[in-house]
Amino acid sequence: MSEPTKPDPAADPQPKPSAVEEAKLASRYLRGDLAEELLNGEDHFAPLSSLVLKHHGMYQQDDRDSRGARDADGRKLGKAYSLMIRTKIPAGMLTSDQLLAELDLCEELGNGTLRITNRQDLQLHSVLKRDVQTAIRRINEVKLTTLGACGDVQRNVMCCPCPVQDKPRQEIQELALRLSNHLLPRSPAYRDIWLTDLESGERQAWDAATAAPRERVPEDVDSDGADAIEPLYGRTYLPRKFKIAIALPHDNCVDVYTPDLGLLAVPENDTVVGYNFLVGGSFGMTPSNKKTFPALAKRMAYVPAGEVIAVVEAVIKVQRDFGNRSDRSLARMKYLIADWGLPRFKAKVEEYYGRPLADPHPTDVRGFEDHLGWGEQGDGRLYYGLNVENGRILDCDGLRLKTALREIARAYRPGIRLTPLQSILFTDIDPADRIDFEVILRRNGVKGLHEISQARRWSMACVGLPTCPLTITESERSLPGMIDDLEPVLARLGLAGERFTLRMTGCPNGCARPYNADVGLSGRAVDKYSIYLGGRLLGDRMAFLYQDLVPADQILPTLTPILTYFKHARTDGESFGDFCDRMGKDSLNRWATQFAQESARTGAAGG
Ligand code: SRM
Ligand code: SF4
Repeated sequence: MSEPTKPDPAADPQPKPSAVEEAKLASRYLRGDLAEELLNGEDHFAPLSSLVLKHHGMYQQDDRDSRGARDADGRKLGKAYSLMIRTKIPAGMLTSDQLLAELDLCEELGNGTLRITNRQDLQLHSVLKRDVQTAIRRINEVKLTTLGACGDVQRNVMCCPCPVQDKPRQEIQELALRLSNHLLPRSPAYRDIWLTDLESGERQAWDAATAAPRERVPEDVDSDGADAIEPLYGRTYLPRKFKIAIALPHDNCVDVYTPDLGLLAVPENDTVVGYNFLVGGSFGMTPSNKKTFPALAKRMAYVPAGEVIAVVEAVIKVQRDFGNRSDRSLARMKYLIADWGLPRFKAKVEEYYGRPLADPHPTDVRGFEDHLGWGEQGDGRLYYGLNVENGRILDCDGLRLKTALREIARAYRPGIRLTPLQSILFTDIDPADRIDFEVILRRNGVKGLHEISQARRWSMACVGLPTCPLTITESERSLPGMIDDLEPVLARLGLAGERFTLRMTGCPNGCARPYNADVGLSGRAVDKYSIYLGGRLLGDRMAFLYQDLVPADQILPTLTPILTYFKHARTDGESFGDFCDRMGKDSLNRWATQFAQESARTGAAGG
C-alpha cells in the first residue's frame, strides 16, 4: 500500500486549535514552567501549568467541602489547593512493596486514604504542592510511574488481572505490559522535573520513560518533521485522552466496549491467535451539547496476534492526525468515527498500517467475572479477591482496611492485582496460610464476601465530592448509604441474590461507567440524578435514559416499582438489565404509574 495521506493544512485549513493544544505546543514536550513553579513558594500551579501537569499524572484540585468556610467571616482564604496523583499500573499488577510504598505515601503526604480506580490505577489525594516532587520520586523509587496516567496520551492499559495460570490469560497480560511500555511518552521532561534535584541537578536512577526501550535517540523535530523526542505523539500529543483495554471473551471484567480501543482476544487451542479491534468507545458527554454522546466501541477488524502493536499504533496515529483539536468536547476518537463512518476510519487505519485488515472474527464477549473470593491459580497456590467498596482504602469506624492490607503485605508478600471494579486481589498465597490470612481480615473488621450483598458487590461509584472539580452531586460518599436502603427492598422482593450492576457518578462524564450498567445514576443538577436502565454486566449494551433530574431521595422510590415489575414479569433467568431492555421505557413508565395508583389506593408501599 502507498504512504498514508496525512492532513494537509494548506489544502484544508483547520479551525483554531484549543487553548490546551496551544499549551501543549508551548510546553516544549511537557516541560512548561513546572520546574520554575515548583520552587516559587506558591501553594498551587498556574492554570496553564496545571494542564501540562496532567501528562505527568497529576490533577490540581481543591477541597470543595471547605470552599465556603474558607471565605467566611471576610477571611478570603481562597481555595485549599492540593494535587491528586495517579500511579499508572498496567493490568493492575504490582508487588506488596509497591502497595506498601503507596500506603506510606497516602499517610505521610496525602489525606490518609488510597484510592483504587476503575482503570486499575492507584490515586493519592490531597497532596500539597510542596510535597509533590517527593511523592513522585518515591513512587519511581519502587519502579512505578505516574507518567501518562492522565493527559492527552494513551493512559493505563487495562487487562483482566486474574492470576489463574492459563495461557491465554497470561498472553493478554503480557501484551498489556508490552503495549504500556511501547506507548509511554518519551519526553525526558518527567525525569528532569520530578526525578532531578532542581537545585543540585542530581538525578534519581530510574524512570519509566527512559527505562523503556527507545527506537531513536532523543533530539528534536528534524527537517522532515519526524519527531525524535516523541516518535508516536509528536509535540502536541493526542487531541484527547486515549484508553485501551484487553479482554478474554469469557471474562469481560475490563468492560472492553467502553475505551477508545478495546482488544478482544480470540483464543484457539489454548493460545490467543489474534484480537478483534473494537474502536471508539467512551462515555463523556455534556447533556446541554447535543453533539456529545456516550458510546460503546464498534467492531472494526480482526488482527493476528503478532501484528497487534503495529495496528494499535496505526489507530492511535489516525486519531492523532485527524482527531478534533479545536473543540475538546468533540475530540475523543468516537467523534472522528461518527463523522467519517467506520469504513472510512478503517480504511485510514489500513493506510497507516500499510496493509488491509480482516473483518472482525465472530468471537464476542460472553461472560464477566469480578474475581472476588478464594480461587485456585492452577499452580498449587491460591488467590483471594477482596471487595473494596468504591476502591477507597482507609481505616475508619471499625473498618481497618488499610491496616489489614499492610499486615497482609508484610506477613505474606503476596502479589497484588487491582481490578476494574476498584477491588484488590492477593496472589500466590500458600494454602497453609489461608486461615491466618482470613483472621487478619476479620480482626480488622473487613467483611468476607458472604457478608456483602450482591448489590454492593457489583456496584461502583466515581470519586465525586470533595475532590473532583467537575462533580455536581455526591457519588462515592452517598452510594453506600443508598445501597443500605436498597438491600431491604431487594430482600423483601426476594431479589437479594440477583447479580446486577449499580453505578453512580457525580456528573455526566460517566467515570463509573453508568451508561452500560443495569442501573446507572448520573449526577445532573444539585442533588439530582439521571437514572439509566437496561445495560448489563456483560458491558455490550447501552442503557437508556429512564428518568432525568430525579432528586436523590426519590431514587429508591423510583426504582422500587421497576424492581417489583421485574419480580413479577421476568422470564426464567432473565437479568434486571435484560428485563428493562426488553420492556423499554414506555412499558416501565406505565407500570410505575399503575404501581403508584395502586399503592395510593391500598396505602401499601408495594412489592
Ligand atoms: Fe474519569 C475526568 C476520576 C475513569 C470519563 N475523571 C475525571 C477527573 C480527572 C476530573 C477532572 O478532569 O478534573 C476525575 C478525578 C476525580 C478525583 O478526585 O479523583 C476522574 N475517572 C476517575 C476515576 C478515578 C473514577 C473512579 O472512581 O475510579 C477513574 C480513573 C481511571 C484511571 O485510573 O485512569 C476514571 N473516567 C473514567 C472512565 C471509566 C473508564 O475509562 O473505564 C470514564 C468513562 C470512559 C471515558 O473515557 O469516556 C471517564 N473522566 C471522564 C471524563 C469524560 C471524558 C470525555 O470524553 O468527555 C472526564 C472529563 C474530561 O476528561 O474532560 C473525566
Ligand atoms: Fe468527577 Fe464526574 Fe468523573 Fe465523577 S463522573 S469523577 S464527578 S468527572
